[in-house]
Amino acid sequence: ALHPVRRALISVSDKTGLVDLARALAERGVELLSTGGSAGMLREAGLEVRDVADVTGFPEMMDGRVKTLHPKVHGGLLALRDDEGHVAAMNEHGIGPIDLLIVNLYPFEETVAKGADYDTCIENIDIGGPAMIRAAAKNHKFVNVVVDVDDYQPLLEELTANDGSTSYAFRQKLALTAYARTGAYDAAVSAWMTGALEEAAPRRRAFAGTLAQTLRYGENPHQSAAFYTDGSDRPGVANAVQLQGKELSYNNINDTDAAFELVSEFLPQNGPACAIIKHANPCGVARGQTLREAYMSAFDCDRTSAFGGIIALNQKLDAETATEISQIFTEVIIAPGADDAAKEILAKKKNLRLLLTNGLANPVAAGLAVKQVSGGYLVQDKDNGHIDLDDLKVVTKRQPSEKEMADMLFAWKVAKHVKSNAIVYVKDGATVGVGAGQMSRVDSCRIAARKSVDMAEAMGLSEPLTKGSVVASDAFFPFADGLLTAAEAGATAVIQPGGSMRDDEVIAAADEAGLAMVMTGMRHFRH
Ligand code: 93A
Repeated sequence: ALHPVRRALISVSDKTGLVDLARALAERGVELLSTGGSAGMLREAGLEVRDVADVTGFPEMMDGRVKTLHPKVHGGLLALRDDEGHVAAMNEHGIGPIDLLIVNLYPFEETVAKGADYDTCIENIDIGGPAMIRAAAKNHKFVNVVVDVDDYQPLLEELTANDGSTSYAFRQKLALTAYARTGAYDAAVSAWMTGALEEAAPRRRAFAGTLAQTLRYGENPHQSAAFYTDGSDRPGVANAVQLQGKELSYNNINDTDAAFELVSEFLPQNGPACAIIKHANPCGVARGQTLREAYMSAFDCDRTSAFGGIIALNQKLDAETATEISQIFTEVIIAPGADDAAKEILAKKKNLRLLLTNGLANPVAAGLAVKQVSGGYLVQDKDNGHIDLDDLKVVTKRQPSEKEMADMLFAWKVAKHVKSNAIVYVKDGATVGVGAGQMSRVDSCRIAARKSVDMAEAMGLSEPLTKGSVVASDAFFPFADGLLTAAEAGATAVIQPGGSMRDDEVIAAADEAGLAMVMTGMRHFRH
């Protein structure tokens, strides 16, 4: 039902558009109540305003911690106008109805982003604002609540269209936005505090995001979608600067994230590295003497799949690499910077998106991984598991060579980023076969080996690149069959977690095939 707006309470930290809005309301005969700073600004603009302190009979106190927390405010927001008892209570206690609440909160997220100290962050937790927003939103049957500067204009249009009233549907929509805001606000406080206390227990923190982008569609065109950021300043797709190309799609964001998280496993001081992603799985990852070489070796793993892929680099993009990448169609490049010559070369590729980050992601940093299931969310620590040479246990008669060892550690890092069951063949610091997302491990071994045979044929090589490679498996081999497939493909060394009931059988098979095998004691499922 239409409900007239006669009295508004304004209390905003972000004062953008405030005077214009208040003036438009005053012109429509709306009485204005306001808190300290907001009231001061409106008075200065020549508008008539009543202080909330005057309404409550209490001054703002305790450095502003208590301004609006009073029954004269909350009663005015919460009273049901069509309930006799509520109306009687308003009359008895001299509570006037508040029909419109305009609030935006203390800038908590911005304060955190600026790197403020603990006490400053605490002081920027708004209490009175969210209390009023939640009260007004609850009573949206009668009350309008505006928490977003972008809703000022639609509010005025609604009032104009309805002769100073608003519709129920309009107020419902405002309430929806309001609860999204208070939910995200408290989640931001929770996220900050888990960080500040270095306590990342999934059961003790809330999560929510701030709308960053309404996406054209989701994974498929019939699905609507949006991108929410969590307010952290981690380098990655959420905080990257896009230099060119059209807006990222849902799938682009997902794949770009996978690419960047993977390439971030390779520290720039250990040399250039490149990861090419298709459908959230790597189709080529490599190191090189130069960035161009890293890209070319990654490309050679699976040239067919690399078409239309997403490329992540662990170093500043240079002109040589940009030229090489320009040879085929690529959706997105993400890198910690690009030099001017590289930017110029890519500028000619109108459809290519170039994203620049402020450094690499920290693969061992704590974080949350959230997944939706029907009726709920699964929340776990991000997989930041890491192994060093010292963690590896050689279980075969043959010791791996130094080169095999280096390739195995490389393959292991890649396998962590491949959907299970993951099998990754690596030779000379480059993947030469990736088997992803199969329901049986032996199938992943076969698919990766077969791709390598196909690539060899396409490149006119006499034998597949898996010949003389090493292989990583994200989880243990339940039987010897997968391992034997890898040996047949020419792998000479294996890295895997171990822990199968049949480890003895698998080790015996490795010994018989003359393989070297190491166990990590850690697995990297990724589903
Ligand atoms: O410190 S508070 O949590 N205590 C309150 O009672 C209260 N009421 C409104 N902060 C409170 N506010 C916030 O003050 C609003 O959410 C808004 O962000 C800000 C506006 O203050 P001013 O009008 O003085 O600039």
